[in-house]
Amino acid sequence: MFDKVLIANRGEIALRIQRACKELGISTVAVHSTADADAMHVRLADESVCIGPPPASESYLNIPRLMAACEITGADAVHPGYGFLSENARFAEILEEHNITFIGPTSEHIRIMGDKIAAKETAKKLGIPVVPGSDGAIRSEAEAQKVARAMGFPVLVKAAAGGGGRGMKVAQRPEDLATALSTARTEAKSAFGDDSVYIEKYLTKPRHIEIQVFGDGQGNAIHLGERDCSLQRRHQKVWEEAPSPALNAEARRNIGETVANAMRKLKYRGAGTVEFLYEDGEFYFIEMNTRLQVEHPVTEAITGIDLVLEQLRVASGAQLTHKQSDVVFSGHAIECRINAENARTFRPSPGRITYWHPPGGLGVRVDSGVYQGYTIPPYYDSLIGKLIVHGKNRNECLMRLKRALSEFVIDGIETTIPLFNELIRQPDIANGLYDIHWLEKFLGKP
Ligand code: MV4
Repeated sequence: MFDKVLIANRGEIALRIQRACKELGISTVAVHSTADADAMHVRLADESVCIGPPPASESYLNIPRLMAACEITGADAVHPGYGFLSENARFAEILEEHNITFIGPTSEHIRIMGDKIAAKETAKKLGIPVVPGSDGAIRSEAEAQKVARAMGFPVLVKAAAGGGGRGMKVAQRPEDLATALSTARTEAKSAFGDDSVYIEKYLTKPRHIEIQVFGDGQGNAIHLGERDCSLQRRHQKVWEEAPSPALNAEARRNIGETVANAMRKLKYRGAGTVEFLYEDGEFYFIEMNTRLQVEHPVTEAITGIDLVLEQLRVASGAQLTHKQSDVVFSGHAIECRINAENARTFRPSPGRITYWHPPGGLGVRVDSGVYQGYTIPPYYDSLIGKLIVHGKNRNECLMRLKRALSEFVIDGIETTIPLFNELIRQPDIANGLYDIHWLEKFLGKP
């Protein structure tokens, strides 16, 4: 096992990783920008290094400064968390070259999955069902028309370098395709510096269901079930739950086994998430995330498996702790993302937290990176914490969630808590009847 891990992140996820390190007797190094000198992740770490000014490009995203922090502290591994450099293949490669362990998959696997065309091709080869579409990049409008006519409209033009919904354009009819292609290309070029695009059949009312996988890089891999992340706004998830209200045990086992088998063939190492759209009883692969995700605690709640601890074990060369047959799903879990934002407009609300009282009790977990008296800086994303509730079934989980939300008091800033108080009172939410468009439709209503 490692002696010292440098955590190349901030906020709640930096604390989450420190906790797993502490349990394994690993000492922790926090890095921080000047804006984060008072942050909780710095206070709780064994050591800390200031790596630059507030802009992420000069601190949390700055590879030379992170390498210097590794050198100074003698860290033997780096955990990237999520966001920032977590899916940067070059960072993983540089660490590999310096014999510092990147706690995650190989740089090669990160690179493949970062290219959406290559990812889809790889998934298809490994036996994962994919959305019908073009074979790779589109070279001309004529080719696009041919592909689109063959599968039928509407179609979706997507950027190869995209992800997170940027550079996507729907074409409802053949007449829309030329415009969709050129606007998607222009957006892709300016956002990613790569104008490659591909085409898919547009699914009009899917759910977003993702499968958590775990591999040891030695050909062993398991799945830890799914999370339903359909409730999102502008590609930002708001509420995630497991199991999905839309799946039964057989569907879960089928897609889980398919994905776990694919990861065995790939010799995937570490935690990963395979994202699907789910519509009319069918799964369609869209992307793979090669990192730990924000919503990993819902999987931890229903499996009892500490995902970060397993990441550390596998990164240090150990085999998986659990066989697939050891994985038992128990009850239901829901995560609400607590953001420092207005609950209706989602306008960021940085500032001083004058009062902080998190909920507690059976089945309630709060992962946060803040404290009473802390001032949230305006430079980073607005996630300040996550409320994760577990119950023996979805009903009990919803009851506990309602109770936990009523206990949560945060003063001094605006948060998304009022939104969750509204959501749990909606019949569609109570019944689990929502798709990827539900929340934006709900928010659009007066
Ligand atoms: C799609 C789709 C419909 N059909 N692909 C959005 C982000 C990226 N991860 C993939 N996305 C979508 N791909 C096909 N063929 C609809 C979306 C989509 C979406 C997906 C998941 C969660 C929320 C979403 C919101 C709008 C669109």
